[in-house]
Amino acid sequence: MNKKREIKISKFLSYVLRHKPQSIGLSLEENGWASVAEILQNSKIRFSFDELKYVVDNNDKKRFSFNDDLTLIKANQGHSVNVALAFQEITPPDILYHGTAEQFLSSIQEKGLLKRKRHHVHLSKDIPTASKVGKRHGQLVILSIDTKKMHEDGYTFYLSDNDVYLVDYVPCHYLSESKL
Ligand code: HQG
Repeated sequence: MNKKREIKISKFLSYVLRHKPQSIGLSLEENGWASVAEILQNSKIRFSFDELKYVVDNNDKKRFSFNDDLTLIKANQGHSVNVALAFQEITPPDILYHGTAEQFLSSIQEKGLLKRKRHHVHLSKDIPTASKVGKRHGQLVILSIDTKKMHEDGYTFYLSDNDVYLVDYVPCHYLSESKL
């Protein structure tokens, strides 16, 4: 499949599975599962099951998963839609990173990291991953987070199926700016 079409289908899946299922009359079940048949039927961009499977299997960030018999599909993280999600609770590594942009820094230093529209604040396991996330927003800033201390202080951490670390909130005193 050509890259342009792959990205178009992937963006469409992110949109309906994370943010606006109702835009194609889809409803998400618990954990964000949706019917593959309904997606194929209702999507405005027409694509086949084989194309859908190719996009899911080859996605650079493993954004989507199928159930065992390939009748249901979900986004692994990143939702803004109101749906019940269950992630695996974990003990985090001692330090995690958050990539963001210069223009958000003063507000983050004042209020901490907020989840905003999403269900969680997203944290990365290394600086290269955090850099990709942050660059989407502007001039890159990398924050390191003392997740060991946060965990000791009682914060709960989760890991999505595609290895994104999730937490409800990061107060500013656990944050420090990393040198790039
Ligand atoms: C910032 C991508 C001002 C925060 C990535 C971020 C990720 C604040 C932006 C996933 C703030 C929200 C999520 C505060 C946080 N004041 N700004 N107090 N607290 N922010 O896109 O983490 O490619 O909702 O730093 O890989 O950038 O879509 O979150 O810059 O896993 O699969 O508010 O999206 O995955 O932006 O990215 P986002 P994010 P996909």
